[in-house]
Amino acid sequence: MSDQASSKHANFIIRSQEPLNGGPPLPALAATAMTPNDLFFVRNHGSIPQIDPAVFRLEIGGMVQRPLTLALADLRGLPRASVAATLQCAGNRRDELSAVAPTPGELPWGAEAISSAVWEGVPLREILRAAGIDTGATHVAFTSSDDVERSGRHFGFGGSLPLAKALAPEVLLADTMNGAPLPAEHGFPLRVVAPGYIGARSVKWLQTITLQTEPSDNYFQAHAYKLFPTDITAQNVDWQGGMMLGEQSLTSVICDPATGAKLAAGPVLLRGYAYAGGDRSVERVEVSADGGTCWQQAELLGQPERWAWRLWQARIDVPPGRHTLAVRAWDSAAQTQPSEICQVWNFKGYMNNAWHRIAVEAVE
Ligand SMILES: Nc1nc2c(c(=O)[nH]1)N[C@H]1C(S)=C(S)[C@@H](COP(=O)(O)O)O[C@H]1N2
Ligand SMILES: [Mo]
Repeated sequence: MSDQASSKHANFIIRSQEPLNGGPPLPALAATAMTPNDLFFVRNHGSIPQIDPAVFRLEIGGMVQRPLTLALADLRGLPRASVAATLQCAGNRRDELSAVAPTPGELPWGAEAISSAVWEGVPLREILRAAGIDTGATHVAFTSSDDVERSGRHFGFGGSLPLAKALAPEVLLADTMNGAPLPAEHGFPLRVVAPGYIGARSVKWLQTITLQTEPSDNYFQAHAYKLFPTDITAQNVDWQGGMMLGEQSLTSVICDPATGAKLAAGPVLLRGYAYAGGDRSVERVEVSADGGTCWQQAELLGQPERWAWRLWQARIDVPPGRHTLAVRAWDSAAQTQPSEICQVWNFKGYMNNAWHRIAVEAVE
């Protein structure tokens, strides 16, 4: 294991070393409502910058009345807030999409590119208010100090939020994660946490904030993290098209047992997560022992947290033989998930929220 991953748990599954990408085993994800920092998934497109907190400066500019340069000490003078929030990569569960048709050059995430933490820091809107927002500004763009390489070009990761979201109280510039200083691989000393949005908008190693009239033109907003229709492929894509991703969509996953498990026939305990995205909440989770013909309700665990997933469990009767177990959730907009992978397939492999299915064999 490299130094980069040394703060991670021995059970952390590394999907790529450089850049560092990985996540926890699924049963560990479903074990605690808030994911311990050493198990929290990591999604990096480039380097992990080593930033000296003493020389760190955050720049706020663009369409503002007073451009600001803030040291960490300046941020400590501002009001603070905390939020229990789930982050999920738009590429979570890509492996199921890649099994249908290739998603060229993309990481084959299982269902572990999601985790939850209590984040604390300064609400972004405090800083926007301090700078004074010019009329006409509609987007808040972020850049970071990491080093990403694409086709020989080097640049930092970036992205933006619509101004209305950036002004919402749940959007933080976080400097702590589950009560500890932000770990290096999660954005030390300062990151955006944009609950309800795809993980890519929660920019780590934050360097600049710019108010502007358009979304960020950074590669990871204008090119990657766009959702294309199922008939578009790497061969026929027009990158001007596609939908810029924003809010997360409703999803749910069986974390335990694992697909391929051999079980004793009879009652089986299923455990997993469900996440509604946006500002919606998970209202119901259902499981099926017959691939999705008949459903029964799962038990929602713990208390709902407005910006976090909901863990669930269900006891389901599994007779001897081979079965497909499935899960689906319902949210507060009375929506449920698409049933088939082919309905959501896209060549970049984003936003797979089809029913999660696992194959099990039960023996007497
Ligand atoms: N600077 C920077 N910020 C970033 C990224 C990155 O590569 N560089 N990855 C983004 C993506 S795609 C995701 S899903 C989340 C993951 O956050 P985590 O690594 O803390 O889990 O960080 C986002 N912020
Ligand atoms: Mo992501």
